[in-house]
Amino acid sequence: MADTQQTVEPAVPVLWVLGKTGAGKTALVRALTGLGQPGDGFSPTTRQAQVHDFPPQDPVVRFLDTRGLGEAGYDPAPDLAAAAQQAQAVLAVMRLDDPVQQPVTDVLRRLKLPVLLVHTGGDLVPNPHAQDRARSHVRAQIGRDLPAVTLSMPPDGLVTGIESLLDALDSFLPHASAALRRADEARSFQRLRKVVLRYAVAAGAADAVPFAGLAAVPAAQGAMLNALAKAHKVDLTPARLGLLASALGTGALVRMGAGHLVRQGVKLVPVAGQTLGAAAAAGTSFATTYALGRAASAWLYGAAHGAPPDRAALRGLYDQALKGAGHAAE
Ligand SMILES: Nc1nc2c(ncn2[C@@H]2O[C@H](COP(=O)(O)OP(=O)(O)OP(=O)(O)O)[C@@H](O)[C@H]2O)c(=O)[nH]1
Ligand SMILES: [Mg+2]
Repeated sequence: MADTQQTVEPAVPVLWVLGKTGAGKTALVRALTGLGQPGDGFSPTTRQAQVHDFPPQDPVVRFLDTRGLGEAGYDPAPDLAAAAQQAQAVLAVMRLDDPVQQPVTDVLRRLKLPVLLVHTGGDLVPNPHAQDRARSHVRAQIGRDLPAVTLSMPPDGLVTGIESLLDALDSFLPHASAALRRADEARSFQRLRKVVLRYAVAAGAADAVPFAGLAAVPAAQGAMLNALAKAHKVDLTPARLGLLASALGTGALVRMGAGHLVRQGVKLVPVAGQTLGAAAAAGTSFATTYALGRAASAWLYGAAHGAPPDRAALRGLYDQALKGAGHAAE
């Protein structure tokens, strides 16, 4: 093991989560994967290294959540040596409101692995200058510049900064970061599911009224797309709409030009039964609208992060949502 630096990403790369006790190591693993149980912040929680494979059934990345540094009476040397042997990269977790980071920076100075600094507690130190000072203090202690991201992970609030963490991870472990992105997208859809269901119900109701569906279904779907785009903070320009349409399916998807769509306030998108092949068989406008919402949400998430999913991935999501639409309203 002369050179621990990997140039090729192994099938299941190991990401070592290193930091002081209470830094937010387990909270970070949880934010990324839903796995692991963070502590209450009052006492050391992860008492021995824990391995979290993600996704659990068919892992593409393994998190090694190690015991916190800086605890009195704990000699971390053997654990550190073991972790360094296994890991392909390190997430070094440091709380912005904890100025004593030497136990971590001492380890980082010696490590030969790629490191991403993860500054947590962005919400606890909201002042940007104070954040800068804390980050440069750490940089000076390590003695070299390392890529860094800042997260806020309030126990009961909104976690922010995960996107930039995944962006940074792209350069170390592209497959792992892609899998984590899919997980993040699925969580983002959980929040938008209610919105999609509302439009799907409206479109489904239109089926019951003879002929009304002809106009009402595309209107509901267009309005849904607008709502989803807004939620993802994506501007549905004509160019984007064209991209979304072509990613979502065949030429049958959008029969009119994007310019017309925009003039109509993005009214028409796929007419039920003409969307992708399987839609006709599945039948109802409820199901196709729900599936469209699921796939469009994934595309918009990708567009917002600069990397929309490809057609095959979207089609997979669409088909899955179509099959699951029967249960979606439950
Ligand atoms: N407000 C806020 N709290 C955070 C943040 N990150 C972590 N916490 C809280 O800090 C406490 C400790 O987090 P853990 O993830 O258990 O810390 P750990 O690094 O795993 O600690 P050990 O397992 O003891 O080594 C928890 O209550 C977290 O909710 C953050 O960015 N903001
Ligand atoms: Mg922990």
